[in-house]
Amino acid sequence: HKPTYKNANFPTDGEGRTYHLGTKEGEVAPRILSVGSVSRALLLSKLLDPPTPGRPLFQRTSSRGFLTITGRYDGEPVSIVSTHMGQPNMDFVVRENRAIVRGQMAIVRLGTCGAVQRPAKLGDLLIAAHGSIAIRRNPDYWTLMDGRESLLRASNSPTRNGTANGTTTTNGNSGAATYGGFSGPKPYMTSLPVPANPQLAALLAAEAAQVVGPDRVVEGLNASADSFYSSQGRTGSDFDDRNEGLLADLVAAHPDLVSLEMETFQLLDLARCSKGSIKAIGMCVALAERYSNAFLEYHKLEELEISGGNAALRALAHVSLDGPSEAEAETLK
Ligand code: DUR
Repeated sequence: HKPTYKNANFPTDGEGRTYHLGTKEGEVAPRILSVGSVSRALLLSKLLDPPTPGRPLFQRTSSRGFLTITGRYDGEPVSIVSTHMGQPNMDFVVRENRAIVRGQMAIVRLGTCGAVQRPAKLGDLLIAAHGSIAIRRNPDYWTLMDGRESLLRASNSPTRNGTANGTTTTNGNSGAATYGGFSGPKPYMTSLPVPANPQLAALLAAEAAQVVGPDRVVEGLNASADSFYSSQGRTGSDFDDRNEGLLADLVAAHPDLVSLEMETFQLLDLARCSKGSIKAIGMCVALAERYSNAFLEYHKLEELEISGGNAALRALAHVSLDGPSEAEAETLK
């Protein structure tokens, strides 16, 4: 049967289940491991304390395909949530879990990413200890460029030079692009960095180094893009993406940039805006080496997911959190 939802502002069904994740109060722990796929959630659920007949694992898949598994790790209640990919999905996971969990929360993302520059290398665990920036494709660049191109054609302007064939000159990271003598927005916008929770970052880095060795863990800045392709600097001939210089520009502007993926910025940005109620950090397995074009062999990924999963679960189980306030506990009665 189909549930009915009340309140378009924040829809929940008659049982108090959220709209996309489909969980309700009591089903999700304040300590959440966010992973990118259902298969990774199932794999890492094997790391939880063994369920007993009296205390089975909680497991629920929503109509939108979000899987939530709740159990314990080192005796501490934790939930593993499959978040899928991209910033809007991370937005569902953070906001809908915040709505049904009481007290302070800790959220660790364990995902995959591209390694942008050395020392980050294939198979390393990259921790967003320096926070994350966002990279967004700016459609206004193309809208305004079309206008300028027809202007240029019409006037056959003598100022037209080598840049008018479509290449752009980019000045820094927040500046405008000059195009055929005109200036306008750049094709990609990058945000300022948003910090990670320092306590959780330090705990996770120590746990990760313990599991895989310090030479396989790199702490630095992450960038979350709104595409796997254009805004991550992947090039091709099907689309006019103007991203050939994107990776080089990013590295020049952010010497500590290590990882490029699609979710961590949303997690850290929401944690920053959570009025102190969410501690968050992101860690990812370097699946692609963007500077050499190497891609991790898939059979090696599972072992790294388990190593990263153990480190993330240990950090989650051991980070200090404020419990529900008396006022919150009161509303639970
Ligand atoms: N991912 C990237 N870029 C990479 C490697 C992995 O975005 O180069 C992550 C983020 C996203 C998914 O969830 O994997 C896309 O395949």
